Amino acid sequence: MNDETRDAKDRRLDADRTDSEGPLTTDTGVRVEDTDNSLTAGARGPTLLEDFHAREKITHFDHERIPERVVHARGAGAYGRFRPYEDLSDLTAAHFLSGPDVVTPVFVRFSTVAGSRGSADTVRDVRGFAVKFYTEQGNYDLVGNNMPVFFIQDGIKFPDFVHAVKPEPHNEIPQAQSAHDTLWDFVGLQPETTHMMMWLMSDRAIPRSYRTMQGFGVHTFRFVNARGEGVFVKFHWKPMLGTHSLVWDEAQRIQGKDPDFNRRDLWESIERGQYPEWELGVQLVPEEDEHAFDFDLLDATKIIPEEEVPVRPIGRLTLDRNPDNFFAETEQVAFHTANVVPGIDFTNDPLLQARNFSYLDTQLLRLGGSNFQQIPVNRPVAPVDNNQRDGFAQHRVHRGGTSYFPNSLGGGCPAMADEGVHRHYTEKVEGRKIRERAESFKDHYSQATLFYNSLASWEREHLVAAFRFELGKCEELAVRQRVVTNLDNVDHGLASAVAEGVGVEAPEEETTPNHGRSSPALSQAETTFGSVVGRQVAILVADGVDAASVEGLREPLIAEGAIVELLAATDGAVRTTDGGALTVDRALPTMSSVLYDAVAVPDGADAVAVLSDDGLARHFVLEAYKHHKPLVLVGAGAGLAIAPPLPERVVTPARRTREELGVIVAPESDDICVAEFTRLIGLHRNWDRPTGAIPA
Ligand code: HDE
Repeated sequence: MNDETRDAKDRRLDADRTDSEGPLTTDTGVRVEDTDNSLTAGARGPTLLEDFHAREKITHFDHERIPERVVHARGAGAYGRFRPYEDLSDLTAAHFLSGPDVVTPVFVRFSTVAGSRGSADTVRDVRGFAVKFYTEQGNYDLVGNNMPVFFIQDGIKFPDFVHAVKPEPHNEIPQAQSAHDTLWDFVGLQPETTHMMMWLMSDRAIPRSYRTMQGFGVHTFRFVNARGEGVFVKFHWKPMLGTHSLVWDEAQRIQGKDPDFNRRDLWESIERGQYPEWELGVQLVPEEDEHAFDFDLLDATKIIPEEEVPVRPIGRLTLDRNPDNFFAETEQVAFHTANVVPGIDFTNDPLLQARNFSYLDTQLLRLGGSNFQQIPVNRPVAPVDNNQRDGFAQHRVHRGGTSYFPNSLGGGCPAMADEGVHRHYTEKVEGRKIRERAESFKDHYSQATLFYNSLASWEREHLVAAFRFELGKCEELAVRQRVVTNLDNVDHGLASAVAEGVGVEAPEEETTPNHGRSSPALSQAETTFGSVVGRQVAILVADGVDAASVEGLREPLIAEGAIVELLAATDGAVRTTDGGALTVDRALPTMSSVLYDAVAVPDGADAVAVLSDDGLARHFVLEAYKHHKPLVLVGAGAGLAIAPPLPERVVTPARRTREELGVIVAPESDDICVAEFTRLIGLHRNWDRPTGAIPA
């Protein structure tokens, strides 16, 4: 990549990039001849205090850790760029939205919320989706989540909520899990959590990858144009690959098999050049329509249904560069909701108002003082000039004798600008000082019901199972009961189904009748399907495999962008029926079906006999079947001994596609077989497949 094609942020990072190439030195640049032996009085004697190299080395090591984020500690980040589709200057003065010629560098950090920095990726949790735009007018941070609503309405409840969901304070159990008493105790007593809890119990909480995850700004913000006119705006990120999730049983297993599952997927897809992409969309509401809805736009527990206000696509985000150093960049990046640029402003959403305080406050502790904006990943590409001075780790060497405004001795600099400045929307505000929740914030159930009604039947099944799992982990029956009683306000059938699963009383009569409305856009059944880009496909092989049947699958799938790996009992190579050999990509004992999206068993009677004797291989196929993944059994592959066998109607040794079950049985891996397999992978999972009897 030449310098011209690199973006402004990338070029500016050059000054801070450090490669190790010279002799080892101390931090003061003194060359060192021995870093293995301390300076001692005699070879077996005590270590001397004057060993400045040993002391510096150990002291620096002792200070390597900084506090992890109090929430969203576990994350992964990447650089990229954002390009608007059109000029939006009639809506906003934001230069980065002024037309397709303006390409803005970005840094994005995805995260889970509850777990520690070393926790597993695939826990049931909300995912953070934080975007830092390095615009020419300064940094703009859109610090969102993968769910469009939040647990609470007022930021003053945030410490309570977070204390409830985090590991319990006496024994620090459980790590990164919402399935425990304190969370559900809080939830049952705080009905404003109901809508968000529906999202958290849905498949949204276990995304297949960051690449297949939606993002939302959550709050209502404001665009303000150069004339000072405002319009309410909600932000949406839609993944180009569609929104897809894992199966809960699979997600739990991945936590052990590959705790870095989502992080690795993001890193590897960028390394492969399969750049993750999202479309940014906005829902716009004119100021005069502020009160036109049956909910309050300032209430972050509510969405604006897309059917009422459509999402207008305004640009595209592409992540195309991995960081050089996790700590320097992903750990030290500091997002802040109050980092806005001209043309973007806040509303009086009480959750957003609290965030505007919290994010700066937290960075001061986490990054050790007020100069954290000078850390390379945080530094804007826009020029910085002000009278802020000194502080811990001040890196700028400010010259000149003045650091106040106004001044004449410094030539009046830095001076006030009148162009390209951030101007707050001149909203009229009046009221009495009061601690009170607005009446318009008090409906906690209608949209929870809307969400439930909008789900496909398989999504509802997953949601009920999730409630049963989570409440089933609560020791206190009273906690379970309170939650179930509250759920009756959402849907009587839902409350009854959950009650049955967790052994508490089902509400006898419907508390609130279901209003029957739905918003189809909320269902993942309505998302984009079809792409196999970045999908992981396992082909199980052994000596005696038919090479043509492997290549017949492998080559076309790779051409479509899938990642295809051959797995055998050991690394090395397997012999093929035509006397050749195929290189094995992974040894079966190091992998698991939960790390793949689809599984193929190719032709070759001897190979299938070997696989049939291998418990790992049989388990691999059965488990993939249980997790609703597409399977293809080619030729003799259909005879793979699986105990218990897949339902007989599936394993039919005829050229036939069991479309309804997502299993293909084909005599050879010809064009028809591959086309069908590709189509099924593009559909993500076969949710109609009954898997309850499969023990894997
Ligand atoms: Fe955050 N949140 N939050 N949050 N949040 C933090 O800031 C906070 C909320 C979100 O990748 C912290 O730098 C309060 C909503 C993301 O670095 C902290 C409230 C949404 C990230 C904080 C909220 C978010 C954070 C911890 C209620 C979605 C990770 C470390 C008023 C719209 C950013 C840090 C990253 C991080 C406070 C609610 C998203 C403590 C007080 C709503 C994606 O400042």
